[in-house]
Parts: sequence; structure tokens; C-alpha cells
Amino acid sequence: MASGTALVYDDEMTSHKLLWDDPVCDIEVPERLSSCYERLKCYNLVERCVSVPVREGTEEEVMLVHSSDYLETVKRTPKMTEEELRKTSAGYDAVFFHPTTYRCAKLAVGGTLDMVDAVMSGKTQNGMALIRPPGHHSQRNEANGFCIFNNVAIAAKYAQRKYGLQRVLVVDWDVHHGQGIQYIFNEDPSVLYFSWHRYEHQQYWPTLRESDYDSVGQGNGKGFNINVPWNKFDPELVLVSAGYDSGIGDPEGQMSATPECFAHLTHFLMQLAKGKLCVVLEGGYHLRSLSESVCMTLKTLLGDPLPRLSGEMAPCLSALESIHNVRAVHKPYWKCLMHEDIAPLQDLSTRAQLLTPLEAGRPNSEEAIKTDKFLELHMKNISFPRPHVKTTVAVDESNARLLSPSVQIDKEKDMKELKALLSGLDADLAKEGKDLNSFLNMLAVLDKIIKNEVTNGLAVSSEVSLSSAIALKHCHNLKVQKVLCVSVGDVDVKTDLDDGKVLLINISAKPPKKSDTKYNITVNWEKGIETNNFFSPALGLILPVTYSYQPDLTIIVLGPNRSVGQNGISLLIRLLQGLAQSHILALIQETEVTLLQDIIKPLTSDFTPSFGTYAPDLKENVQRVIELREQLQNEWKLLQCSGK
Ligand code: Q9C
Ligand code: ZN
Repeated sequence: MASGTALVYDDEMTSHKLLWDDPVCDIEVPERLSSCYERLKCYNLVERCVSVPVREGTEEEVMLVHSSDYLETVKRTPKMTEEELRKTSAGYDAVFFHPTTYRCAKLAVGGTLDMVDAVMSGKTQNGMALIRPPGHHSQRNEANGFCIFNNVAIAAKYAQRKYGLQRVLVVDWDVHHGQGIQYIFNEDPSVLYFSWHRYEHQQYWPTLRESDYDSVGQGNGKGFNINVPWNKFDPELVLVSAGYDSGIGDPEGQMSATPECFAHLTHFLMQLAKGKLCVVLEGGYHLRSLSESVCMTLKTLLGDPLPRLSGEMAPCLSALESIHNVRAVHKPYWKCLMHEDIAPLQDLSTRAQLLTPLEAGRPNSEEAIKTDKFLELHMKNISFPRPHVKTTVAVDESNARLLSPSVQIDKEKDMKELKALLSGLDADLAKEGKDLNSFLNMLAVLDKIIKNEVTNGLAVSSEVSLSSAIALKHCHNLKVQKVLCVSVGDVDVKTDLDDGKVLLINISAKPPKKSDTKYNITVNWEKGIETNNFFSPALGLILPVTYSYQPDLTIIVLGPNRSVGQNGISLLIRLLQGLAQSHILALIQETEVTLLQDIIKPLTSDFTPSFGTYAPDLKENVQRVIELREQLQNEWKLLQCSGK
């Protein structure tokens, strides 16, 4: 199994720089690269990666995407005088050439391709390329927006050629639209290009009509293609055009994404393509913000626990409108949208045509220093569980050594504690002479998680419902503020804790006994024919609700008569690791121990997810999820993103 993270970096790419005054280009500085690398070293992340040396991309590789005319133009620049360089640069929008630009641009291409090789050959699981100049704005015949060669587009073509891939996903989280990538693959259904970008109704650079939501691709690229239908897209490789210019303090993007946001974006994408994920640097112009965000990305690629997201978990109206429009316009091409009742909100024809482009604010040193200070404090407040000890397991004597560290039980003291907990729950089990060991084991695991000695843990229990109730009570006693308890199957967790301290979500084949409340939700889910069909409730319901809730600890309970299969369960476990700083206690009913490996693997992240293609759910299931979403939308605002 592939493991490890490739890191591409070379000082030489800092030689490309702006030689004259140009207020548009002066933010793309060599320090963008060096400061990232310095920060990575501070967090001891460099030594944890497999370092991949850069090489020059060949002319043939460059011409996978660019014309030979354009290549010839770039090739002439190293010999030019400054005057000629200025002239050549002025022929493009927001571009500068330096005598070393050609060399650096070739290194950026070659470094990116070497990372793709590391990931595709299985030498590493994933990778990150810290390179410049960036790539996503450059086009077949032109440089644009600080970009010379389109590193990511070349990587996609290269991976397809060399490894015979049919489907590559490119996710572009740079604040700008990577129009270069869009143009290159516009009619090509084998590369799915996903970009989110600042647009401002076409006032934000690159101020293109075709950056709007209604550009869905052309010809075969539109999706209804019999050879490679877009509505069954299961990528084999994910490339990220990773710009960090939506980061807090960025003078160009003027947005406010904190570094943790990038950890979560990375985490979501790691669930695709068997974990084959290549992250390639694009923009990002506030040095501290950029470097912290790059570190967050790399930490996540390395499998570290995720930091919590802060801020109000409610989308603004304008964001909802955009998401809605995108879903509406893509409904014809994607099966996962087919049951949704959506139509575009806005009539495009009535939109203003003549708008003046927004001027990006120029770096204001006062503001930039303020962000520096904010980030310094902010990063100190993000506490990370120690990554070297991750999972602990308490099963029974024979399984106790499955994973270290095993739990130590101080029988007498712990039994006292357990009895106190049980009496509060008026469960008089001791009298019936039941074996209380499994509860003791569970408490020992839970203690280790709460004390942050391990990130997560697992315990087997003869009665998971009662175990969960004990766990919740124990959390309350130890002042854990908010606990998320997601159970699958016949599990009935009784708790008298106040609303808000616990969020219970039960996924059950049986209809709920009582109606749902904000903090007690039943997802009535019947077992389907397909095993891959847990995507929509996981992504469209459970994730938005739990991200809105922001728990301090997550308990996952697996009871009897589950209607969710192995794949669904590991998807759930992996997605929920984005919450509660990845603190998870998994409880399994004794009868379900065959699931043990399927749970341990995602918990230890020694695991490459593989879900296959999306399969449409039973209509009744989908309908119930939609209803539940509508019902809970006012309580859990993030649900508004996945439906009206
Ligand atoms: N008023 C990348 O982030 N800004 N390129 C032009 C004109 C150009 C961004 C502003 C921004 C280029 C890779
Ligand atoms: Zn950008």
C-alpha cells in the first residue's frame, strides 16, 4: 500500500522575479516560495516528507498543452535585454519575464510531473509541489496572470498519457478562475475541471463572462457522452490548483479564509481517487498567511489530525445563491442531482453587462502586519494532538494487543466510577451479574482520548446503547462541552443531558419513534441493493449538520441490524475525522466484530479509500433525506448549501 507524502521544492525557482516597477505584478515575489519552506521547517514537516528533486520539463511535455509558437517566444526570453523583456511582458495581461523565467517555468513543470510520477507509481500516497511561476491562467498561446506554463493542465495530460487514465479531476481553489485550464479541457470529458473563484458578477479579475456558472463545457465536454459520462465520474487522480490568495490578509483576494480551511479542503479531496492527490501551488500573496496555509495542507496530506474550524457556520445569501445556480445548471449532467427540485434563480439575460472591473487593493503594509500578528496568535491557539500515537483499542484479552498503546485498567478505582455512572443512568446491571469489563475498557479508551493521549480509539461492547449513555455521562462529568454521537443500526442512546450538549444522529432502517428535534435526529435509511449509496446522506445531511454543530468529541456507534454497509461506514468515519480535532471513540456491538478491520483502517489512516462510482439511492431514501434537510434547515444553516 502506498504511503507518505512527496514534497517538491527547489530554491532555484526563486530566481524568477520582477525587474521593474509594476503595481499589478509586484506581489508575485520569490519569498512566496522561500517563506513557505521556512515555515514547513519550523513545524518539522519537511523531514516527514519524501523529497522529490525538480527537473526541467521537456519541450515535448510543455507542448502537451502549449503551441510551439508560444514555446518559441518563451524560449527567446533568457537572451533578451531588460527592455525587450518588458516589451514581451507587456504583450500579455499581468505577466513579467526575467532572464531565468524560462528555466524556472520548466522546473515548475518538471517538478509537478515528478510528483505525479511519485503518486501514480505508488512511491508515495500523495504530494505537494511548491513551485513558481504558477500555471492555471496560462493558455495554449499565451502567458497570463503571472502564469507561464500551465503546470496542472500539463500534469493532467501527462498522467493520462503515461498511466492511461480515463478520468482526472482538477480542483482549483485559487481565488481566481483558472480560465487557462477551462479553455484547455473545455471539450474534453476526461478531465473534470472544478474551480471556485471570486467573481463579483464579472467585476473581479480576470473579468470573463465565461467564468460564470453557466459555462458547463462544450461538445463532448458537456457530459452527456456515452463514452465517458460525467454523471458517473470517479476520478483516478486528483490534481489541485492550490492558490492561497483567498487566505486571510491576501492583498489580491481580499477574502478571509484561515489556514485551517485548507486543511479541511485537503481532507475532503483525500477521500477521492484512492487518496491519489497532487497539490500544486498557484497564487497566494500574503507571505505569512500563505505559508501557514501551505503547512496546514501538508500536515493534512501527512495524515495529521485536523484543526477545528472557527467562525459562524452559516452561509451568506449570496453564497447560497451561487451554489444553488451551479447545482441547477449541472442537474442535467449529474445523477446525484436528479432528484432535486432546482431551477436557476437568476435570469442571466437581465444581468448587467457593462460593469467596471474591481480594482484589487494594493498591499497595505499596516494591514499586512495586522494579519501577521493575528496569525501568530491564532496558530498558537490551534492545539494539535500529538500525531505519533493515534489509535487505541480495547477489545478483549485476545485482541487487546491489536494496537498500542493498550489501555491500563485500575479495576477497583474504575469500577467505583463505573458504578456511579450506572446508578445515575438507573441501569442496574451489576445486580444481574453482567460482565462490566467492556464498560471499563470503553471508559479507559475514552479517558485517553479526552486527555489527548491518543487521537481516537475503539471499544467493543455487549450493549452499545448503554455503553454510549455511559460514555456521554462520563464526557459530561469531565466537562467535555459538546459531544456528537452518530449511531448506525438498532441503537437507542438514553441521555438526560441538556439540549445542545449532545447531538444524537441515528441512522436506522426503522422509522423514527418520535419526531426529530434539533439535537435528536433519525435518518431513516433502508438498505439498498448497492453498497455505495451512502454518499448523499453523508455529504448532504450528516456533514453539514455536524460541521454546524462543531463537536468537541465524536462517538460513532455500530449496533446490530445496520442498513449501511462497510463502504458507507468507512466513508462516515473518515469524513467525521474532520470534526472535533479528529477525536473519535468508536463503539462496536459484540455481534458486529467482523467490522473491526473496516473501522480500524480508517481510524489509523492506514487506508486508501475506494468507493467506486456513485450509485443512485433508493427513491424513498432520497426523499426522506430531502425532507429531513428541509425540516432542519433553519436550525442547521449549512444544510442550506445542499438544497433549498
Ligand atoms: N486590476 C494567480 O493568482 N491581478 N494569478 C490583476 C488587475 C492579476 C493572479 C488585477 C492576478 C493574477 C496565479
Ligand atoms: Zn490566484
